[in-house]
Amino acid sequence: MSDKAYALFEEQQQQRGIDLKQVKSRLKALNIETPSWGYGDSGTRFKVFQKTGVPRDPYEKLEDAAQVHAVTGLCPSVAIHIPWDKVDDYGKLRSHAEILGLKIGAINPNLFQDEDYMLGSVTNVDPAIRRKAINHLLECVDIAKETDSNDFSLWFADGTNYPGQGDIRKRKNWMLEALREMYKALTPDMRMLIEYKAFEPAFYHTDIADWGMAYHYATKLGPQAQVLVDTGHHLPGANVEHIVAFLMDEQRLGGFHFNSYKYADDDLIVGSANPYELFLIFYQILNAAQDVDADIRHAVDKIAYLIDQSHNIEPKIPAMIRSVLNVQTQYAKALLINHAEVEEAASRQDVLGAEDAVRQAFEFDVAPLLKAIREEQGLPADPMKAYLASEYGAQILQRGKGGASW
Ligand code: AOS
Ligand code: ZN
Ligand code: ZN
Ligand code: ZN
Repeated sequence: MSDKAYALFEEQQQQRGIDLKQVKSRLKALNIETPSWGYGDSGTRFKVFQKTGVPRDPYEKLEDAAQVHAVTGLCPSVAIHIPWDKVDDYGKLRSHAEILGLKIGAINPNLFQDEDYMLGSVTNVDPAIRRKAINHLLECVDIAKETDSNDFSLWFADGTNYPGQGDIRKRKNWMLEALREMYKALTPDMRMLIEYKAFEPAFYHTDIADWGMAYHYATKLGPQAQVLVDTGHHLPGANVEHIVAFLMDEQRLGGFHFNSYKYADDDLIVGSANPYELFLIFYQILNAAQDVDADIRHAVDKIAYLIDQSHNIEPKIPAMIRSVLNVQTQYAKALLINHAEVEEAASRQDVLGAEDAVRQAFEFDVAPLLKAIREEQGLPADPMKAYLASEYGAQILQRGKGGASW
């Protein structure tokens, strides 16, 4: 890419009234957390494929994550899953991260893999199992103190497969009880990000099935509880950007689990199937970032962007690099929306004009812009190429097969 391409881009955007200085500073501030489980072996309900070279323990997962950050400059933190990333000494895991230039990010409790949880964890009819599940949540709060993490991504597999299998109202209240006990254990900087999911693994009812239920629990709990939007957790046709706008206006949008969605919780590379949806999500976020209400603007800065993907057939580190670059690209495009122009057309009730003002931004090629900021940050102009040219991919093959999986 020549400087000529950037000069042309700059001229074009300046003519549209876009403040490129602000665009660049926002782009440089973008952080996307990657998940430890995205580096390990994973599969579908039919098969877990064992790849050569996957990390054998949580330490090696962090090492792979550091590669993604090194070439993209976008991923300074890594979410961990307990007990998949269980270690004897979390302080040691934290210093390992720090040596690699990383931070441990969100803690994900696991309340779905224990035999005891077959019929539910925090909403199980058996009080002993509910107790065990709550204790795990509290254990995760302790782990967060050791890893210096502030966020918890809370996803519950709890639900039923058949009418009558569980008392839906009782389960609703057990859920609240569990969340309340965890909430009380939080330190003031901690946040509970409550995830919802329409279905799977339960297929008749899921205890937290949609954003309204997650929002309900968040408001019952208090300001340190917010909603986490996993882009793959909706029923077909859901308008995810509407949910995002609504939650931001209530200051309850805690964060995202990004992945690509076509049929259900596909957990594939974000932006691969529906980049326009991702762009429109960022449009809503950037719209809120200009709100007259300072609290709403402030809440926008606290949104946690997390990747929640498991790569079954694709090489894991390049797949993660592709994912975060896709997010960066759509964010860059959304930053080119001229909000005044959209608003002006909308106020004239010019439907096509307003739509055009939004879509126009999507149609620009942002490659010159991204190359320019990477250069300014001392990053490789083409992060994927830089990773593939490095020795790392070949080096990790020495780990052999049979690495950590979920
Ligand atoms: C499950 O469908 C959810 O997306 C969770 O966030 C889950 O913890 C994550 O996918 C890791 O399994
Ligand atoms: Zn998720
Ligand atoms: Zn998902
Ligand atoms: Zn999911």
